[in-house]
Amino acid sequence: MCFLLLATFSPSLDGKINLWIDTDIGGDIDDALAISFALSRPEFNIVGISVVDDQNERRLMTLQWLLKQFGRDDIPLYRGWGKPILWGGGVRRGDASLTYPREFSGEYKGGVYDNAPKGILEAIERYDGDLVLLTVGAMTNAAIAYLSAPQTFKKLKKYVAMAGCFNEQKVEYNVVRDPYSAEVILESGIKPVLVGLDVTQRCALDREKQKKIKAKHPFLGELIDEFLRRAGWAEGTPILHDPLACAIIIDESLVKKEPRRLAVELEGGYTRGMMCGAEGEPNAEVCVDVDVERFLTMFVESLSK
Ligand SMILES: [Ca+2]
Repeated sequence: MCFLLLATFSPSLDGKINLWIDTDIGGDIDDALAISFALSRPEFNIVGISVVDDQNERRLMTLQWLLKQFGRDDIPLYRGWGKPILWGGGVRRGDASLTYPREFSGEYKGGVYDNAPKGILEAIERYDGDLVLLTVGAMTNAAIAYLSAPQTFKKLKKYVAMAGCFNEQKVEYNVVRDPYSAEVILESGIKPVLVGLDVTQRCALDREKQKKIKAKHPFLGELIDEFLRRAGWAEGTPILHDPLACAIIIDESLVKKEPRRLAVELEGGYTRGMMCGAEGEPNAEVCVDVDVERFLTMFVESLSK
């Protein structure tokens, strides 16, 4: 892969965090909430957003719609890989259902590009490694980026993923959706920070907090209501899996982390896609505790003030 034309170095804007978000927006509402949260935070310079998993085009349209609502249709978007890097093993086949699809037509100023892994690698070069990658879906685009240019990928300042479950024997969606990619990332040496179900499931957006966000952003309120209705949780509370992963990029003290050596189970009949403890040097940092109240306050204030 050649990056000669893109080698111009772009320094951080006013000390901001250069952020790339890779998302499977459209299923669970937490992707839309994580992106909304990121857009609302002055700490971030969002340099690109890519989609992953099947139904790329519908996810892209939903993303375009959301960014347009925030007046941020300047952010470049990328199509990603719609399938796991390898079928078989623990891969869950079939289309994931979208619960809040949006149509989008018309001009999108930031442009929509092909090849998310290439886009991620170009951004790493452009920012000379001063880039944080956040994946809140299957790790397919990240794994392909790593496999395409390992040395470039390893220049990333940080890689944070919503993925896994570590203190219970549970298979987590983003890993089981493409376990081979998760294994590639664990073996890459990049040492991702993994924000798993152990901490994210404790972060629920109750009705009172939803109301505050809806008052400021009615379109987001409609999205939340539609998701809850279609998911059959009319009185339910969205769980802020992906927003927590985004928030710790700003404030790591929201969580307690531990270094662990992990491997992805690729064979087991009941455990395929599970991240398991393994022998050897740590290859990831795992979040084991979270200050729920402080995170929820940060999240709600960011989207309601
Ligand atoms: Ca997600």
